[in-house]
Amino acid sequence: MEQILELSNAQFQTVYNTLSLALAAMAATTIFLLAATPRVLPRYRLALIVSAMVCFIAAYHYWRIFDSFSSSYIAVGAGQPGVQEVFELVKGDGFNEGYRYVDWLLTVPLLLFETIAVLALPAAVRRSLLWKLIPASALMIILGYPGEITADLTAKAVWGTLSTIPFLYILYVLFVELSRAAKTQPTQVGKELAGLRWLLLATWGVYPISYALPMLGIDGADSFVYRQIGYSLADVLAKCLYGLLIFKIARIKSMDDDPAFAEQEVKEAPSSK
Ligand code: RET
Repeated sequence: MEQILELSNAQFQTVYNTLSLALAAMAATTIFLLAATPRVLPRYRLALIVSAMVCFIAAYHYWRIFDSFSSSYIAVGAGQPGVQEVFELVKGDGFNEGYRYVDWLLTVPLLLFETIAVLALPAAVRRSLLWKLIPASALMIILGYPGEITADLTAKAVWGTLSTIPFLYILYVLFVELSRAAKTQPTQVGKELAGLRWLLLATWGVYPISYALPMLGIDGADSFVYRQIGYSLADVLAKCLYGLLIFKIARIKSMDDDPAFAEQEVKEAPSSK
């Protein structure tokens, strides 16, 4: 893995704070989603629980990533007149980028699962979609990993291209096949689902771009910092914001399925007191 030997103070602080922000967002969303399960019908709770699991797994990995990052660099030159403070890589294991891939290997299939679960589709349709999406997502992450940890740009391009094949297949299944299956959904859900898919496309697209920065001529410490920001912010949107949208869909569907539940939920709102 290409290790960055030196970061400026600003670069170190930027990565440090971004990782910290992601950790806080993941932990808070986990609590929110678990606490929100009674606000949807039991048939939609699995989707919320899986979404909370995704955020929990990510919170754990961000804690490990944060820990790995903050112990990999040491401040030198602080307080010495005329010397700029910088952060140098401590000799040893270095910063472990592998945690991200372990995280994605677990969370990406779960994210796809929660997307399908919230739609409460007929069992046969659900099974067929999951059989396509889950193996493809695992393949995408596994093929991307060797390219992430190499400093050789040709190898990076080859693995990146291989990983893009299952990535495009997932988009095809979500945009073409899922659209067909989702025709039976209430109109409001159809709209939310369209939003969900666009969020997915916009955030998932950030990962290959962040990965490809060294091939686009941005290298060294800058590439490292942009990649950490790209991956972290995309993770917050793809897991936390996505989870909140799943909650919204589950709630709309709950109200739509059961008027008595809708009535009770509305009565609880302070505005109707
Ligand atoms: C890699 C390697 C280069 C090619 C492609 C990639 C795609 C990664 C994606 C990751 C999504 C992660 C998510 C995590 C949130 O839980 C592996 C960077 C296409 C799409 C959604």
